[in-house]
This record gives sequence, C-alpha cells and structure tokens, in this order.
Amino acid sequence: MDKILLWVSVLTIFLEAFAQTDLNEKVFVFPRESASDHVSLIANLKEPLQNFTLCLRAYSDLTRPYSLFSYSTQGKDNELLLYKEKVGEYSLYIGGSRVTAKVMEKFPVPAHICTSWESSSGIAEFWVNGQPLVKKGLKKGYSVTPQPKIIIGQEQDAYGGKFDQSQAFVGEIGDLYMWNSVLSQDEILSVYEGSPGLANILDWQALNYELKGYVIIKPRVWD
Ligand SMILES: *[C@@H]1O[C@H](CO)[C@@H](O)[C@H](O)[C@H]1NC(C)=O
Ligand SMILES: [Ca+2]
Repeated sequence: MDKILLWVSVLTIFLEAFAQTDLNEKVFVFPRESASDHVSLIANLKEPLQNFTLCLRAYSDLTRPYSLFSYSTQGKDNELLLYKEKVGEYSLYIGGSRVTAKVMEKFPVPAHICTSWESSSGIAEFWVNGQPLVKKGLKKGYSVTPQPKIIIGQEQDAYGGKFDQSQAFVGEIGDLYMWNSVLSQDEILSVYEGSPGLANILDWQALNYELKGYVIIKPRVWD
C-alpha cells in the first residue's frame, strides 16, 4: 500500500512537471464575453505571502471594468485581485481592501502592467509600460492567504467560481509572471523589455494551466 502511494506521488510530480508549458511569444485569447471561459493557473503556494510582484501584458478594447488576475482562497474571494476599472485606472485588492491608481493611457493599445505589494509597509505599486504610478498603501502587516485558485478571464466571487459576465475579460493576455518578492525599478524595466528572469510563483515560460471553455492560444503579434 505504501509503495502504491509512493508511486502515485512520484507519478503526480512527474505529470505536474510535464504540464509546464513554455508560452513565450504566445497569448491566451479570450475571444468572446461569457460567464464561463477562463484559464486556471496552478501555482505551488503553500506559505502566506508577505511580498509579491505580478506582471502581465494585456490587450483589450473593453471600456467597462474587468478582471486581469483573480486570486481567491477559501472564504476570501478578493484575496488578491488586479482589476481594470476603466481606461487609465487600475485597482489592486489585498485581503478584500482596494487601492486605485491612475495613468494617462491611449485606447485601445496593449499595456504591460506590473503591480507589487509589501506587507511590512503596505505599499502597493503599479507600473504601466515601465512607468511608475503614484504609490498607495493598504493592509500593512497582512499576509496573503496561500492555497489559491488563480483565474484569468473571469473574476471569482467564490473559491474557484461564481463568475460575472460583466467583469469577464475579452482580449489577449500574455507574459504573466509572479514573484514572491518586490521587484526593483531596474527589474521591472527588464521584465517590460522582455527579460523577466526566473519567476518563482508563476512563470509564462513554464506555466502550469488549464483552459476552460473558449480560450485559444495564439502567437503574440503586438507588444
Ligand atoms: C518581505 O520584504 C521585507 C522587506 O520589505 C523583508 O524584510 C521580509 O523578509 C520579506 N518577507 C519574505 C517572506 O520574504
Ligand atoms: Ca470577487
């Protein structure tokens, strides 16, 4: 019995390793509005998070609000959420609280977005196309709960579900990376220029994901 369990866990580790895909130069296309199409990202996150940086590229011609990155945990649906309120306005939720920052933005153009948060100061940063937005602060001293469901394309109002079509993403998303540290300005600029290095939570070049519904992988033809 123990031997069987051992083989099952070896096989699981093996399959998880194989499930990692290099999506360099590719995007997830969310081609229609729905309350179901999404991508589930699998991250190995077992410890509470005190610091993180999240970066991605997004191209959408939506003018209504939408979710860019939805991280929920048991009983905490807005544990970590990157949300676009409207053209030129981004929000970050941590532990259910929210900060918003504004930027001059053309529309519709692709954007490279990074956001970071540091528990010890509560400082949240946004970077859009390598430009820093005004720093804000929230949830000083908090730790982001681990064991998340991470979903791209929909906004979770429950652990892994309860999507709302009016918050769904329609467009293309690529180059998604997440680190368990706050990146410096130089590091953010390297990521923006396409040299992210190794990302230890989520790495677009070794991504473990599941496509659900109408989501298509295509080459990225913009930057
Ligand atoms: C988070 O960042 C602070 C510095 O801002 C550092 O002191 C602390 O050790 C970091 N925590 C972890 C778990 O890396
Ligand atoms: Ca929510």
